[in-house]
Amino acid sequence: MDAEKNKEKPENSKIDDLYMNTEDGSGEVMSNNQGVRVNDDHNSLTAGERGPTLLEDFQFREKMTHFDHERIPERIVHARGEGAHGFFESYGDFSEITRASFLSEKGKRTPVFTRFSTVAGFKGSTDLARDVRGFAVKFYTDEGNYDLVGNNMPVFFIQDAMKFPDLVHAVKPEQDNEIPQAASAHDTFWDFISLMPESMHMIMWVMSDRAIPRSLSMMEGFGVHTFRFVNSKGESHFVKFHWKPKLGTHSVTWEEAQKISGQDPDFHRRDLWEAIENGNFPEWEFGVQLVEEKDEHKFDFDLLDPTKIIPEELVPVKILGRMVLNRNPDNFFAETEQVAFHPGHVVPGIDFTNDPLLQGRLFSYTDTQLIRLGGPNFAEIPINRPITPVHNNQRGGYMRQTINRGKGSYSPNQISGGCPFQAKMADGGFVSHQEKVEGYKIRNRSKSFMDHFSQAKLFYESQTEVEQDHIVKALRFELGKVGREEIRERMVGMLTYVNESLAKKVALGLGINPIFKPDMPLNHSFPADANPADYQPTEAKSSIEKSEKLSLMASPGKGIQGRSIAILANDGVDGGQVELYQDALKNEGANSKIISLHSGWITGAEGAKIKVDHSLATTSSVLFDAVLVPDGLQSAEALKEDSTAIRFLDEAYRHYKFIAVNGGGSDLWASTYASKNSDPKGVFFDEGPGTFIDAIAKHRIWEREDAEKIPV
Ligand code: HDD
Repeated sequence: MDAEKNKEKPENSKIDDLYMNTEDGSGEVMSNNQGVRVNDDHNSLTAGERGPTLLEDFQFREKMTHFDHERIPERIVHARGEGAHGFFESYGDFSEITRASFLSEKGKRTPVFTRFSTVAGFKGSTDLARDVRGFAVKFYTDEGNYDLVGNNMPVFFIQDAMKFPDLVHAVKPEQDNEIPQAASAHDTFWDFISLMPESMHMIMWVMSDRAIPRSLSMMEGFGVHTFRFVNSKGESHFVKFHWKPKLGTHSVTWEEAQKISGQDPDFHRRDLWEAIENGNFPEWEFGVQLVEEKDEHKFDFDLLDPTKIIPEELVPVKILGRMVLNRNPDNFFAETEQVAFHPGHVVPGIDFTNDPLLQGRLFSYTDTQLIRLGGPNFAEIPINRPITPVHNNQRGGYMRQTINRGKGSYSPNQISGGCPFQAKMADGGFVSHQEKVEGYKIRNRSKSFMDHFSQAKLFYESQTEVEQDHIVKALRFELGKVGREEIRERMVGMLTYVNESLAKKVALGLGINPIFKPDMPLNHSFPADANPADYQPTEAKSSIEKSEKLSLMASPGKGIQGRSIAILANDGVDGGQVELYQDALKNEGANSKIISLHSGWITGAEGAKIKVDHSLATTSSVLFDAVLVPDGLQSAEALKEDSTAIRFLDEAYRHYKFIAVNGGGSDLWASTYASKNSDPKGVFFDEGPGTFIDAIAKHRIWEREDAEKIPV
């Protein structure tokens, strides 16, 4: 029902466009690909009842051949992903800074398709891997497609695209045995990183809780590079792109992440899908940091260096619009798998800078689509085609769909009346921003790219104590998996340049001499003829000591939309109370699920039947944000006989989740290990839904000192 409701969303010209290619077999007769009706789709044509299949059986051959060819190569990176349709809405007319038409008018809506992804894992891997998340948005604007192909972290591992294949080879499962899956590789990844100091800022982000988001709708997005906005007068601003989630930024703990990977590898995908089906549409605000051309060199870092952020304290984010995702795809392969993003798909008003990582990306994305989607006509695939008309002289190629009429396929021509015409700038023609470029043809890196530690330090030192502790634990975990001692030592050495206390804590966990601090060189990435000393990092200091916005906790968002609450119940539970909580939670956009000893139905104290969503055997506390044990002594007594119910509560407590216990439900609570604490923080007894809801909005109760003492 809800799914149907979603399809009635306000006009979306891209969805109308997709409907031209949509097929629905319900109520229809089966036919083969030639349109011939199929009489028997089950039995092949054989010579005699027990004889061999005949080559003549075109029904069998067609069915089998199509099946044999139904896979395409998965993306070399970002293979695992999920997408959704929606719209972008401009908050105003921003033509002063950009001539991009999707930002030209208050309330103007532009259809979008957004795909989120993990980077390292294969297509069938788990959502909760510690990893960067891709955040790619295709805007189907009225001036053609614009792709903002970003990540949920604002910096990158390397400064130059030339090293991307090395980075990816190092991070993907190791060459000989393809271990490990859905994680960054152990020895190879850290071997590479420990020789690559420019990655240290990104490493801080990846080792932070940003790499294990609670939900895709609770993470920020970033364009990473500095781009340009250009207005109709040809004036340019440097710009950094941001997506700010309405639900705030929240993560799970690493222990939960590992357990979720087993319990529900589709955790994020399911969460996104269900939020949209339930009408709780994920939403982000879109903002930019703008820097005037004249200020290009006023920072203590290079704006072209993709391992640097512009701290929001230096340049605040100006909010320009919002994106709402309100419709799930009809077909995963046709839409989410075949969608082809490219940072080079820009519209008038948006342009590039000379960031060497961006420049390399501008080559790589078309190249990869050619192998992945099988040829140069991938832009004709419905999910990729623009909603604006396409007229040019490109012809042929595998799977060409367009039937171009007329004799001419060249320009200039007279035979076709000179058509198709070029567009003047005033008529929407794309004109590249004019930038003066001068210099020798060299392979070198600017000295302004040599500060590798100041922002890594800024990031670490801007985190709350809890977040710093998580970074330490993440590094201990990841480096603890590295077999070669010299790599671990090199990494600890590198960390000493970020923050000595961090390095010491990690060293302690790894059993390494904590005062180990290497002398230069740290950097091993320079030309064969160069003097290594010329390529070593400078020990620069950031102009600010802390940037509050770098902590996840600085953006809690409002309310509890999208949260999942477990209600532990069995026969004899107070049905009225369950309903009261369920209604209150639903009103706030949260989901609640009844979890019981068995599937099916339970009977409340008043005799009413209550539908069970999950039996304890099929779910786990790690899949929920908070737990309610409603009133009902009989229910609690039955539940406490099952150790999984007790563990459910203890584990939720260990993971800093809020718990509400009412009336007779305290009998179950009393059986937990956590109840040994007579004043447990974040556990509410008989306080009603209001307090519980306000607490869940805080996400976790990090002040609970004894949480990790719970032995589950
Ligand atoms: Fe990339 C996919 C984001 C650097 C080459 N990239 C890909 C996707 C995202 C990003 C979100 C998945 C798009 C989708 O959902 O289909 N990539 C980034 C960001 C980067 C970055 C934010 C740094 C700022 N990427 C980067 C470099 C190169 C590539 C330096 C190569 C020079 N990326 C690719 C690719 C992929 C890709 C190999 C794989 C599948 C695809 O393009 O369509 O071409």
